[in-house]
Amino acid sequence: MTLLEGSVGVEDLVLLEPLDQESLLKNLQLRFEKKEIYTYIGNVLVSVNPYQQLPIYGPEFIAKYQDYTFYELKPHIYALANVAYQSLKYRDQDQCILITGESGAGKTEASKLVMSYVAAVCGKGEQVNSVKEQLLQSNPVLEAFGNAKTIRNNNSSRFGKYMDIEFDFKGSPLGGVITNYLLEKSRVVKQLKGERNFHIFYQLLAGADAQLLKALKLQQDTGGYVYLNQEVSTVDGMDDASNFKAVQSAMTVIGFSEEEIRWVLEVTAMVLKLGNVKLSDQFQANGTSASGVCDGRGVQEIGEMVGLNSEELERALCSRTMETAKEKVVTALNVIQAQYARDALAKNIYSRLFNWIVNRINESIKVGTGERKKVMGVLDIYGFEILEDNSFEQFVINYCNEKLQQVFIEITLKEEQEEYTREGIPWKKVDYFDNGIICNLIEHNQRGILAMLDEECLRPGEVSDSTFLAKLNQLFSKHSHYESKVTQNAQRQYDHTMGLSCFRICHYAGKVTYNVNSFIDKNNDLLFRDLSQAMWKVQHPLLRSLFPEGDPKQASLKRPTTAGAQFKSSVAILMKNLYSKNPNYIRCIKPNEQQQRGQFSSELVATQARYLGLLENVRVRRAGYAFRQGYGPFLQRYRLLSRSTWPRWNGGDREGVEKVFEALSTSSEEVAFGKTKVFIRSPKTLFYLEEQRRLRIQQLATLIQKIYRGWR
Ligand code: AOV
Ligand code: MG
Repeated sequence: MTLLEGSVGVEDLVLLEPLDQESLLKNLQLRFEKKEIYTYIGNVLVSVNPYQQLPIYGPEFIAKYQDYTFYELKPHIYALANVAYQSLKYRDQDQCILITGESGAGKTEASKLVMSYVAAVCGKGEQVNSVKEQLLQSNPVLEAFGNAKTIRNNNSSRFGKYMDIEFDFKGSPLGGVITNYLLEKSRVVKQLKGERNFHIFYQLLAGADAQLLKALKLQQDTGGYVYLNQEVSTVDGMDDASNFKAVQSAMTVIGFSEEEIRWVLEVTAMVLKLGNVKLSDQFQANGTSASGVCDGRGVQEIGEMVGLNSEELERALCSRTMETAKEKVVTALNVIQAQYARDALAKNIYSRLFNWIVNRINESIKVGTGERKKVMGVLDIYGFEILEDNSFEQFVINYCNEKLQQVFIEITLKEEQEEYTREGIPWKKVDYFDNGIICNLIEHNQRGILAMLDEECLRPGEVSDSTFLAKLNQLFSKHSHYESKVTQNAQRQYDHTMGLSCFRICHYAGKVTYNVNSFIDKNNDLLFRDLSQAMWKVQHPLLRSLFPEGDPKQASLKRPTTAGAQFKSSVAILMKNLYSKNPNYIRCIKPNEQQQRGQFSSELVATQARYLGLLENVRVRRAGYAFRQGYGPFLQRYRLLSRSTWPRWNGGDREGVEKVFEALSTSSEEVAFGKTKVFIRSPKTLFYLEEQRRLRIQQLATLIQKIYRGWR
């Protein structure tokens, strides 16, 4: 098949001719221009972000895709969701939907489309509908608190999310569990050029009525808040005020009480007020200088709202208590330190509030134990990111993406090939890049970058970001995916663009230069004890519950786990979970950097197609077989197609299957007989089988009717 101009290209890249990077790109572009944003690679869905609302969603389309099998209609995300749901329901297979792609490629939108499809087709009834509503309404709430405008995406997820939707044996939803991964909390106090803080702050100011603003002692203008006035305050096409209403009503639907909603908004308001607490040097009686709060009103307001003596709050912000076995020493902080403490408190309050919200949602949607459940997991994480200045957050985000690519390689490229070998099917090996080496560089238990970072964080003595970097440079100077200024040598080009405080990782998706500045700090994620103790003393029930370690009785000297170690272990749990389910892949592609409709930058798409391994995916798929099934179940389904096996068959399963194919005179290219399974090369043959089966059943039914009438 050639790609004629004016055609829409092939719907499945497996059919591409010739099979190379150029025609793959051309095909995607051709389809994109015809607003065909979905294309298959076998059962993998490739989705190119259209940046416009296409008339291909909604009840009508859902109904259509529900009634047809995978390849009968145009490629669509509904078709993929349908296959996943049907396999869950009828084959009793737990499913997961893995959505990958870089920032702005369309992952979050895809996850919502999958959820709305599944919600539309699964079960009916009042009880079921209320569960569905709760599950769907978790999205606007989590997006308000966890998404923000970045330069890459106006609605960028700043946290990772994995949601298990649980079903009963009939396929009706029972509830779910949401797991969230490390929120990018540095955004609370500082935003990069052209970016915003989390949506909820703007929504609250724009959407709250006068009464609520008054109760929270907030002013409507974002310009008055240090945490909101650093960069832009509005987003094209985004209505913060009406989104606020949506968030409030979503919270109600989920089951937040009025009181809980008020608490959440109070804590949100408190974060804004904290940002406005001005600290300055004040001279002490003893002649030294120390920080003091210069605008007392802000602190007072916070104190009143959350029920804390304002002097106590001030003290916690401006001094630090060191406890030794024998005594307590209180030292005053200088301005820089006090500002740091204030910002650390704001970030901590916000990220803990976010965790609390996730837990609260889970409380509402959780399913009682004891029931046997089928599960569909939907994974929507923050996409791969390369910024001008990359820090710990990008490091963590990109590590997570690296791991997901690994799942894809393991399951789609590696396992597929291993199965052919296992089954003794003749097979030509396809080469691909295995990013295991990069995962290892980051996560190796003793020698990985995260382990080195932890080691530096725990080591007594003078540690700093630069001692951490020095350690990396020493350890990885020869690593093929690690670079830094000092490890540059004769073989590699000296790179003047890289700063001395940087290291670079050659990720599967591109090279990223990380600045080690504040890695130690962000990994330690420590909050001065004075602050957590002050928070624990507040009257505010929600705020207080966020700081259990502030309870002097709880205060142990045990170090909390570092942010990196926590992330690594939650990613490991996630991986285990994903491997235990049947994967369904959505590979999202971003067509241009401008977030513009109709623009297809070949270069940008080429890069993504390359690192996503689309071509290798097609090759493996093409060299292989689209469908496989054990001999037993296969024979059960199709034995009525051969006179040898129908109505009676006494031979073995494999011989029976061979008889079926003999009867259909299928080309020998199309079928391979493995040790335990039969393999079918193209979906067309499978359709043919299904069609023949349908006709045969019709025939039999007519026959039976005739006989029946004859009897009467
Ligand atoms: P992401 O989740 O992959 O980025 P989103 O799903 O937020 O990306 O998509 C970014 C924007 O692209 C959305 O806000 C929509 O405007 C548009 N978009 C995406 N998919 C579609 C679609 N199918 N139809 C119409 N518009 C779409 V990030 O969370 O930044 O990694 O971290
Ligand atoms: Mg997203």
